[in-house]
Amino acid sequence: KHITIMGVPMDLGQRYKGVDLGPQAIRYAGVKEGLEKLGCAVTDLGNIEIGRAEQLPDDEANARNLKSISKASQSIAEHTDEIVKSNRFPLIFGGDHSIAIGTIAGISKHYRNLGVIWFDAHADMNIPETSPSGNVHGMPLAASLGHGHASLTGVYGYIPKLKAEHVVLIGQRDLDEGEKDFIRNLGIKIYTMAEIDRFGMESVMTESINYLKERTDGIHLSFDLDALDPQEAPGVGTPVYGGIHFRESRLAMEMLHDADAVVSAEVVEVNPILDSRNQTAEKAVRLIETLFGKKLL
Ligand code: DIR
Ligand code: MN
Ligand code: MN
Ligand code: MN
Repeated sequence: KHITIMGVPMDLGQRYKGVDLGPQAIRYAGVKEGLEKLGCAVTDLGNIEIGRAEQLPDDEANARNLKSISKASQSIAEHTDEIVKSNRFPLIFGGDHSIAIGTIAGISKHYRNLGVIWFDAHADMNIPETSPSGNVHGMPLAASLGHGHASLTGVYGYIPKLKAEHVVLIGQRDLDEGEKDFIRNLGIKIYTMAEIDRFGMESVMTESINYLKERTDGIHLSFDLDALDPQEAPGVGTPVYGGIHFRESRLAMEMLHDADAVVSAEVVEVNPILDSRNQTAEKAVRLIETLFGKKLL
């Protein structure tokens, strides 16, 4: 497999310093070496440039750093688009989850029906009107579906990037009221922690994979490390207890590998400043290796 790594040191979508160091933390955990050991050909583009936060009157939009993020998203989309055009697998390291606005914009134009599987403690389906925080990292999935501020939905010149019936959410345990309404109204497929506990990760993944394979022509994996339980992945800005165990997430990645349908992936919200001994990035790398075929035996 030919993989192109791109780091996106974005921290404008949330309030904690350090998530811009996520790409380096993941590199230090040995991702390139691990993938090469599996026989992958890996090119690392390094980090792309993310502009500084600009003082703009975007507060009234309840979306902090809106204009800076919108500008960065355009550039993220262009770079991601280039990777897809070069026929390589885009493997993108955040940065906070607001980068998904740009990555999905760059990828989805290459697919008639791009599917997305979104691992996260949250749904990231707020719009400025429903967001309790004003943080854009809580909005990228809504924006990709065409909902929210025009500076986010309109990135890369087309709306929407995704259809609601082509999205599967996994691992949620902290949903805002507006997000719950939105998920119900759009009929989004979601497996919260309650479903994972009741039915187990294996049946959740079997259903998710079958669902997406039936209706999409490629799956983008968007993996927020706060999907994992904070006891196992403490290096994230918005930890929520009661999360996915590393073992369950590794099983999920094994099943995605075996399904052979993932066409691009991003790993986001790793914050080494909030971590201990880089264990969150280490686990992210173990999961990436599994996604690309590493087996225990
Ligand atoms: C919350 C938290 N729903 C918000 N979202 C986070 O600010 O919109 N997403 N942390 O990763
Ligand atoms: Mn560049
Ligand atoms: Mn997220
Ligand atoms: Mn999250």
